[in-house]
Amino acid sequence: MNKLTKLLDERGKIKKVGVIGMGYVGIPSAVLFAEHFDHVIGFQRDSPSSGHKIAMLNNGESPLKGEEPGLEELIKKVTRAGKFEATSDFSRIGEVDAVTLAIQTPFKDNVSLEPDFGALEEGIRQAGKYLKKGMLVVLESTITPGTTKGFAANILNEESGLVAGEDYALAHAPERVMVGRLIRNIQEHDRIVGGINEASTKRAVELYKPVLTKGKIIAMDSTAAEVTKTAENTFRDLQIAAINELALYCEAMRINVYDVRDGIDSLKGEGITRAVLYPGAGVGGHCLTKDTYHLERGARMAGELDFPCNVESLYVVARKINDFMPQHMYYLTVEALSRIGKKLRGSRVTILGWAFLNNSDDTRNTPAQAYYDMVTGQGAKVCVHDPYVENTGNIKITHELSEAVKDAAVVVIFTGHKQYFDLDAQKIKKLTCLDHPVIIDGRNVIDPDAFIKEGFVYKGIGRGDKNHHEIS
Ligand code: SAJ
Repeated sequence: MNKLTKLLDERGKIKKVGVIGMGYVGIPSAVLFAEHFDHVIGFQRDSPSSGHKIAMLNNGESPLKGEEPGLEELIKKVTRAGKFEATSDFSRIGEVDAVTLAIQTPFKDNVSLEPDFGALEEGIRQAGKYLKKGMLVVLESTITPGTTKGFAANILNEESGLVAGEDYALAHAPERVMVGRLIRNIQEHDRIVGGINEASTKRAVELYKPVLTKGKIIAMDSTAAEVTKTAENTFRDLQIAAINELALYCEAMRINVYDVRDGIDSLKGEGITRAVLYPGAGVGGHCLTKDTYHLERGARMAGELDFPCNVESLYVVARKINDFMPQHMYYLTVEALSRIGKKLRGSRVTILGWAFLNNSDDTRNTPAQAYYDMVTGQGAKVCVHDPYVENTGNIKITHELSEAVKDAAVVVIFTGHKQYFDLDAQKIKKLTCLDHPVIIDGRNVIDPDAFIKEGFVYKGIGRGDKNHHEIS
């Protein structure tokens, strides 16, 4: 029997669990662990921006924004039962049998594409400082493949004087949560669990199995788990880029991409798959915009990559196509304005939708920002409307649609919020006080003919069949 297995057997079953990082991943996973294990401690830095979460959680309240079905009740239940507590005293990590780290790994900037592991490193150091023999450490954050076995193990060993995989178990179990269904996702999605060795994987499975309802455990090596998480988002980004590129082709060939999409999608049958997604004004969010670069770094850092020379990564090209879409929206705007003898300078542009996702208030990495910067850079006066989003950064956001489109030369739809499917062409035209206002549909939400009939200059992503219409 190897050393780690012996130490784990001596420690016995997992009874106490620690979760570092009381965010939208750490909180639901902590309270779900509290339902199945004797006691859970949620660790949170007492920082100006997040320290308040500790008191809220200990009062049985959720510090997370937005609707999260079942979360607040569960926090109340386990707190009242004395099975969950939050603290900023990291020395108590020494009390638990297993500790997970759910800490964000943003990119420093969108140029260098270097991830900022600062917060994660601090969490790993804290875990290492109080690490004891026979404990389990699990990284849940999305990380560059190779991080668990390399960067994380090295820091934990350095801080604890112990050896990963021999004195303590170490694994990666990537989160697959989505805002609005945090509890359900953790219980129902299959859970990838990857240890740095067999004994670590086995121990990590013991931690996650009780929490799953519909989901199954999928056990593998820690690096395979890191690649799975980053690749599942890379593949979605790739699928979106494929249909975005097809949309650009269809515009050039003056056909309707949605006819082609329906055609392709009609190919069904045994073993036939065509994941044809939807073209749009761009790809935003926290996952698809960064996970490709984690995967790329991991593969390139491995050092043994055999890849065709002078050929760029397919995945990075996909990122560039998706990031081109806001620029294409800009080109459509300039072209449409030129048809009515106008330029962006001095024109009023109304952006409908700032959130990156339909019917949500999540604005992280919204593609509308790139468009906003381009048109304001050309001297346009921009008004932003979004029913779900409050003012964010230096962007003032109105919830009044009529006010937003008043005197607009251009109305551009960036998010497929349900309110925009009912835009009334006559009403909007009147509010613009122009004979031929411009409307650019980035999410295929309006009927082109209804607006063209009213005198609009219409442009739509992928709508090569309509983008050169006669102005009525
Ligand atoms: N988008 C398109 N066309 C599409 C689908 C999406 O342009 O056909 C755009 C959206 O407008 C948005 C961006 O892509 O700007 C991302 O959309 P998303 O639906 O992928 O939403 P995310 O970024 O929240 O992705 C999450 C991920 N979940 C986790 O990381 C746990 C992703 O793995 C899921 O596949 C995705 O939700 C999902 O399917 O809902």
